[in-house]
Amino acid sequence: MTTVHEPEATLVLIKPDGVRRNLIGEVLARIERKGYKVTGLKMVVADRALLEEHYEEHVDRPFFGALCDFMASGPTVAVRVEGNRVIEGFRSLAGETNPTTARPGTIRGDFGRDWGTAAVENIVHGSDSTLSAERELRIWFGGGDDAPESEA
Ligand code: D4T
Repeated sequence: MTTVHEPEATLVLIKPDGVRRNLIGEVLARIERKGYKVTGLKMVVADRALLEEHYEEHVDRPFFGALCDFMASGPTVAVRVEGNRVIEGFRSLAGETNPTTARPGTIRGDFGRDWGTAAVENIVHGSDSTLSAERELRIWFGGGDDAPESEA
């Protein structure tokens, strides 16, 4: 059979609010039930340098400091996920950024809400393009010999 889309990889983060609320299994189950492959997994407490690199496009935004404080407030689970069109597919599973209006049925719509905090707490992150995915996977997993294997 001719395949139209090459398999690709994305970075998913289960943010500190998702970990605190015991949603690691729920998020991974949704990824796996959709048919995507988890090919890398680690839990880290992100330091400021890593977060500044990850969120460099937001460095001048008013919420940047609060966002970094929130993201450093506890462990994050970083997940490498593979599949055809997985970047777009995971963002569809996640739902829109604002958890108040994210559609029911999405991760953010089902589990997220506004808690009155300075930074939006929305359970997960997913890369938004192939370029971002490559950059973010390098930041969280490194690009050397310890980088996860590709799906066979
Ligand atoms: P991520 O990058 O976490 O998947 O989120 P999105 O791609 O859906 O949204 P984004 O880049 O616009 O925002 C990145 C990150 O910043 C938080 N945020 C965003 C915030 O705390 N206050 C805000 O006003 C906005 C717009 C939430 C996600």
